[in-house]
Amino acid sequence: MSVLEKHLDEQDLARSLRDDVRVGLTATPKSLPPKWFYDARGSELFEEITRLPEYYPTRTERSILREHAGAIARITEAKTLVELGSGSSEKTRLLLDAMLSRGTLGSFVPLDVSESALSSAVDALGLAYPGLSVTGVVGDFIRHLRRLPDGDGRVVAFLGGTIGNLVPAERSAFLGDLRSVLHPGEWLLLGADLVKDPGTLIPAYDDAAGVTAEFNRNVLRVINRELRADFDPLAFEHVALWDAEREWIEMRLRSLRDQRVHIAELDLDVAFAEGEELRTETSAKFRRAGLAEELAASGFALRHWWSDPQDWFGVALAQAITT
Ligand code: SAH
Ligand code: AVI
Repeated sequence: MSVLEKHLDEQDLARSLRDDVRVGLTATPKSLPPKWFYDARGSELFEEITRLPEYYPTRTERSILREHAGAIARITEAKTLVELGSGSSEKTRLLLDAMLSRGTLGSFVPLDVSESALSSAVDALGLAYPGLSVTGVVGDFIRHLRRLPDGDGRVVAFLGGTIGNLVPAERSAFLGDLRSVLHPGEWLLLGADLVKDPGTLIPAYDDAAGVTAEFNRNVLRVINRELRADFDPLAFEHVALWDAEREWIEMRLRSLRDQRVHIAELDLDVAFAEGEELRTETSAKFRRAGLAEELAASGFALRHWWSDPQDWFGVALAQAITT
């Protein structure tokens, strides 16, 4: 059985997009939150990114899950698997298979802000797992954690390295909120991309085929459509840079000329100087010790850690503890 619950309607989404765009484009330097990449086209582009030769995180995390899904099922004895920022939930099938064959799992609750990605995933999972209750939640993992089903024996998966798309202050608030909705003993399964050679990192965010550049520019197309703006996406160049001090990749859009953009829904004109950059995403890369500390500071104990032979990607299994 599969159903879709909506905690974000069109009006709610439009209001928060308007607020984010007004705040982000009138700030210095200009920035936008990465969640606005993911309309139907953005979600498709992300799936295309996951298949690029340069983009190692998805296939590396998949290999780790393939090897350790049995142990994850055995250790957690999950009754309910919740997945935040679930997208296609494609790798999650490894967990569902292992948890179902262990005989403990009754329901799967994927949550995503992208209704199109979520509804295709929920339909496909309903067909593939007829005995499993699948409830898709259209929502924001920053604002809607309290709306997740209560219960015991829950495992919350946050895969793909999406935790890295939150800046440190957002990350600690998110982990604290997540901890407060879990009961002691429940689990967080967290995928985290690890610090590595910039020669590997940068091409993963600046691929030869230009798919990541299109994904990056997609946020301008979303604003054009939703807020009646007149961005010319091709007047912005895709930039991916490695910030060695903060250990994150930053994606930006660099204006190729002096230009003014009109955003009709906001009655706002925004000037870009030639060379001016708009920050669209940070993608933090982690070290095991640092992540264990961040988890501990929010009331999670790191119980298990799995990585690939090159140490490119880590999967942490952490348990909510009494603080
Ligand atoms: N977990 C999948 C998808 C990662 S892409 C994987 O590992 O491949 C990031 C996903 O998070 C997208 O599907 C996007 O729509 C979703 N997302 C981004 N910000 C979000 C937010 N604030 N709340 C809910 N979902 C969000
Ligand atoms: C979803 N998230 C973990 C991706 C990342 O690697 O930070 C989004 C992405 N941005 C560019 N390519 C992929």
